[in-house]
This record gives sequence, C-alpha cells and structure tokens, in this order.
Amino acid sequence: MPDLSILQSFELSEILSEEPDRCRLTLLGYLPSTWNASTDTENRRLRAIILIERNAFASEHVASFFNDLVYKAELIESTDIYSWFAAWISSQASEIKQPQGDVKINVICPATDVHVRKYTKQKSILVQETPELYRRIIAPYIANLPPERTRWVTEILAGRSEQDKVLYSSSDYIILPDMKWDLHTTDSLYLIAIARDPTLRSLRDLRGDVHLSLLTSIRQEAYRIVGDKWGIGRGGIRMWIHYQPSYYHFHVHIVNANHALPGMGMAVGQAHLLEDVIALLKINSDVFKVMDLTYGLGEQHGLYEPMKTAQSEVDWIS
Ligand code: M7G
Repeated sequence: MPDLSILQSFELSEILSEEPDRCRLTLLGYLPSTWNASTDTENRRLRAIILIERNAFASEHVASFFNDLVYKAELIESTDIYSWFAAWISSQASEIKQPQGDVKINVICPATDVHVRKYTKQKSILVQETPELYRRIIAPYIANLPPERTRWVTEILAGRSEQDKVLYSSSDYIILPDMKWDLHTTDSLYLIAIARDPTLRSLRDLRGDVHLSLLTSIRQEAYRIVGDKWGIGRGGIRMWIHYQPSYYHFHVHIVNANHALPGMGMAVGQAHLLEDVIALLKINSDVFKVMDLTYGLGEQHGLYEPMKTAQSEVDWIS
C-alpha cells in the first residue's frame, strides 16, 4: 500500500512543468520499488511522475484562517490603503521556507464601497462605447472620481512609496513590480509602467503624434529590464492596457507571456495589446478619439447602469 513514508524517499531528477498560476508542479524522479508490490523487485527504484497541486481554500474555515493557519507573514510592500504580504501556513514550511511564501495576502484597508463592488463576484454584459457616449457618460464619470482613488499612484510617483522596488524612472514614466506579483516567481512576473502625466487618464486619451514615443519607450525599457534581470527574451512578455481600467491614471501591464489565466484581466475587449495600440496609433493618430470600443462591464461597476441604458441608442448588433 503506497504511503507517505515511501513518498518521502522520492528522488527528484527533473521538474517537468511549473505552473505557478495553477499552483502546480510536475516532478520526475524515482520512488523505491516498495511503492508498487507487483513490480519486479530486482529493480530497486521506479521512475515516477508526481504532480503537486495546492487545494482551494475551504470557505467554511476561513474565519479562523489567520489564527490557525497563517504561521508567519512578511510584508512585501505597502502603499496608501494597499498592503501585500508573503505568508507561510505552517511552522514546518518556514524551515524549508519558499522565499515567496506559501500564500500571498493582499489587504485593502480601509476599503471603500467601490472596492467592495469591484471584488464582488458579478455578471457582466458587453457594451459598446461610441465617441459620443464617451463624451456624455465616461468623461464626466472619470472627472468626478475622487482623487483618493489614485493616491497610491501619486505616492509612488512622488517618491514616497515602493522606491526600493523601482526598476526604471524617467521624466515620462516609471516601471516597478505590480502588487499582483510575489517578486520571486519569474513565470508569473508582473510589472507595471505608470505614466507621469496625470492628465493622461486612459486609452481614449492616447494620440499618436503625442504619445507614440511614450509607448514605444515603455516597450523598449520593459524588454531591457526583463532581459537584464530575468533573462526573458524578445516575445517573452505580454503588455496590455485595460479599458475600462480600475485606476484612471495611464499605465501599462507588463506580464510574462506564459502567464495567462482567466480572471487575470486579459479578457478580449478589456485588455488591449500594447503592440496593437502602437500599430493603430501609427495608422491614425486620432484612432482612440474616433473609434467605438466594446468591452464587458460588471453589474457592480459605476458605469454599468448608465451604459446599459445608453445601449439602446447604439445599433451595433443588427
Ligand atoms: P487596472 O487596469 O487599473 O485595474 O490596473 P485592475 O486592478 O482591475 O487590473 C491597475 C494595476 O495596478 C493592477 O495590475 C494592480 O495590481 C496594480 N496596483 C494597484 N495598486 C493599488 C498598486 C499599488 O499600490 N502598487 C503597485 N505596485 N501596483 C498596484
């Protein structure tokens, strides 16, 4: 009967696959022949493949999660109301501790109603935003957002936060690790480039004659950084711009090209590939001023009701 004591004699020879997004490792190695009584005992060891996968957290135990389960937590970084930690979930794990922790804990405190709505599971619909709807609904919505919403950005740009993490800084933009990244796992590498210009709010504001040099410079520096620091070559990162974003201070997501999971903000419509944005702006400097943009909106989003109502005025289906 296979048991843990035999499993503990596993000799690792190769890691076949690392899937940090799925919290899964696939290992190749050897187990003692006692693992399988029916095998020829002359063979002292048997080749074995082992898949290790972290199970989902059971919601019924979550109330005692911090008391009973999390053994130790180290702050990775903190900006404004956002903090993120690497945490270890047993004392033994801390002895053979993985530097990135067993779990990553993100804390938003104090959380606003907008945060609560953003993180609530919800259904979405697709809406089509014409330039006219942008002027009438989206632009006033952005203009009325409280400045606290993007205080984390101003803290970073003013040099008051996350300064030891900054990977590149110029008079136009800054590149640093995104709060979604554990800072260790290259396969899930996630950086963010933030423009310094506070008047550049979203994809809609991009103009070829003004912003192409900013976008191509971000692309070039991002590749230089990931090449120098993590040995990632050409084609090894995927860069995108969200529309609608959560934060209306222009930024570009820079992510390992092999890191792609549903729920990571890569939905068609929401994520616009930086390469495509550059190509479109080269064709027409004003493309984002005149183009219809179609994207999903969750029913908790502040734009959901007005945009849903306005859809009767947009004939994009028939
Ligand atoms: P977004 O497209 O506006 O919205 O991206 P999303 O959060 O729905 O993707 C904002 C990006 O900034 C996200 O990838 C966040 O993880 C990242 N981010 C947010 N905050 C509050 C911080 C922060 O304080 N520090 C860093 N480094 N990244 C952040």
